[in-house]
Amino acid sequence: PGTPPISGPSLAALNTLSEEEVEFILSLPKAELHAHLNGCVGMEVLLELADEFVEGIGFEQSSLKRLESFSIDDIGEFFKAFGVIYGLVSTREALGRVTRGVLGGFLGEVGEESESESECTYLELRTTPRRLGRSSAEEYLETVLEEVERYPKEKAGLIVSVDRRMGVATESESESEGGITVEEVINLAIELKKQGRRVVGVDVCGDPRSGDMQLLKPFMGKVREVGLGLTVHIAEIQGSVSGDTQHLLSFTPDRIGHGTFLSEKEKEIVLERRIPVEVCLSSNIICKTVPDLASHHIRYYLERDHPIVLCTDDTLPFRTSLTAEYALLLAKPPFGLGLSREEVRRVAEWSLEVRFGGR
Ligand code: 6MZ
Repeated sequence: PGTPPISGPSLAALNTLSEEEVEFILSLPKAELHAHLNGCVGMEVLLELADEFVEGIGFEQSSLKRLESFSIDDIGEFFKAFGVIYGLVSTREALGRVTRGVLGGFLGEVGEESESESECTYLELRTTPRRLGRSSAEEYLETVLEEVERYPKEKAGLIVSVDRRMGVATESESESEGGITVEEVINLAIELKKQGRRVVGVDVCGDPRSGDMQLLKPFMGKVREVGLGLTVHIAEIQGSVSGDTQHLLSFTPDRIGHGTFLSEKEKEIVLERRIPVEVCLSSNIICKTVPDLASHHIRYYLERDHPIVLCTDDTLPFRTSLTAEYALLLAKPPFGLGLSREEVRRVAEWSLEVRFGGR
């Protein structure tokens, strides 16, 4: 957000719209509910951070620049790409700075947010706590929350992400991602919520080829008890780990992310329970989990008047913005889906209806 996307399907769609149509998109009250903090960092901030590194451990700009133009043939490459960002966002100061930039990009600067110019009227930003040097996972979340809470609660909330690669028990520290366990992350989210901090939900994300979701089940009840929303990345790739989708659905999530490869039976459950689907069009097209816009599963849900939320996922690698994602709805085929203004307005309304916080 904030900077124009370099290239990609959504920019192509945006370029076909008249100024008046772009104004229409900007004027719609809407929420961004599926945006990963470290995937939405602006390139300028990353270049600044790279410049600040002491010589010798400096980053090659080329490895950074690749983030904006890479094409993904294997979804694993996508997750590896975050290593460059994590290498740069490696202090609390840097984390605070990038969080401020991402919030500002979506919402406008604190106190200067203009409804008609900002990307969205409400943002649920998500992030996975990491240890930064000697800082703990708790300090990570504190740093992000300090920035989120500079905005009123009607504008911004935080979803705490659990990475599928994390271990589940404290004893398995060595096996877990960065030594942080699922239990630790969920307990932190709950504790912060109880303290009245701006945590609105929990997410399960990360490389869909890893982890055993069955092991997460015992932790999910606690999430609901304290009134946190639950969203899960689900069926993001074909042939997910056996039983994965059923396990995730058994958590009775309040929203689901992607849902690209749900079976007919699983889709029926989603429809029956009216579980809102977070749809990330550019992300799916660039990750090649969906061949093109015309065959995207968004159509299935739109035809059934089932709530979907249009989201960016990761603005940096997917070269997009929320406005550009909405352009994919409004633009005429083949650039977009050619929805009517009323249909686009309905999608924007859903996004506000299904938010976890903000009220
Ligand atoms: C699954 C994704 C994702 O948490 O460090 N992430 N997980 N599917 C996706 N769509 C293709 N996009 C991003 O933000 C970056 C992290 O979010 C998850 C990955 O685990 C990634 O490392 P945070 O702020």
